[in-house]
Amino acid sequence: MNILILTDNEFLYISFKKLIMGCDFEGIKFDYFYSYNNEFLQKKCINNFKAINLKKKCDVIIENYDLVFSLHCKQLFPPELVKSVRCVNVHPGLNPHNRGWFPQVFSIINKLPIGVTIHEMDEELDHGPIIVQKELEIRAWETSYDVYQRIQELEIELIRENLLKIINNEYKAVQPNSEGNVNLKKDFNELCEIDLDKKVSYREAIDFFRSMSFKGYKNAYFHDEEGNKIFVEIELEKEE
Ligand code: 0FX
Repeated sequence: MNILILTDNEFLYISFKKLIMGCDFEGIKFDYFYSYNNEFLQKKCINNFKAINLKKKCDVIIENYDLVFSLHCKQLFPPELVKSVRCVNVHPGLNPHNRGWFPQVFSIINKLPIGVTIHEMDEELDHGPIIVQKELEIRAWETSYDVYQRIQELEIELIRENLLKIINNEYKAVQPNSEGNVNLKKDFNELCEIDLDKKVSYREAIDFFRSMSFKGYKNAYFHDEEGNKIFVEIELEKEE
């Protein structure tokens, strides 16, 4: 059996490989690829972890693999691929709520549930039948970064618990009970521009700023009178 792992996320790549090492997967070959336009992973030059363009290599994948895993693969899966091979997506959100881009950012703001979903892929974004999912509570002192760290841990936990069942096709996937809602990258980008004249409560303001606070990224901003772009983030601390 040949399994293709597609990931643009270094933490998930390393954690998945560690998890595989501790288990007996006799007769199963895992191949690892990242997206052709992922410059960060390209620069890392990791052995046996190569770039792939899904559109261009779709036929090769269909011919050579029995199962495809997306662990945050940033490319859209071509319809022929999801129709021909079982493709399973590990998604950092609780489908069907806030499908698409950066689910925890939107959940902090719109209060829709957040968690992790492992599901079979169809032609729509984060949409197919759900194999397993688990909800996470967002705590009042957490930023987007904090919630995301716990999401990633939960992703690995759910993969560990369900990988064999998924490989052996020994599960019953269930269609989500509604279409839910979808957020795109452009929705996130629009959110980043602060409307300085908008009237909101402190609760809404704190939620907005914590949804925009993620170590290593500059998200929310406004322009001052001289046209300078000013970035804003928030720090929260729970009293011990
Ligand atoms: O890999 P990923 O965590 O997930 C994204 C989508 O959210 C997900 O729905 C899709 N299945 C997957 C393929 O791609 O994205 P990331 O590593 O680019 O970002 C991780 C977190 O970092 C994100 O949840 C919020 C934060 N972030 C990221 C960027 C690029 C920011 O706060 N600002 C940013 O500009």
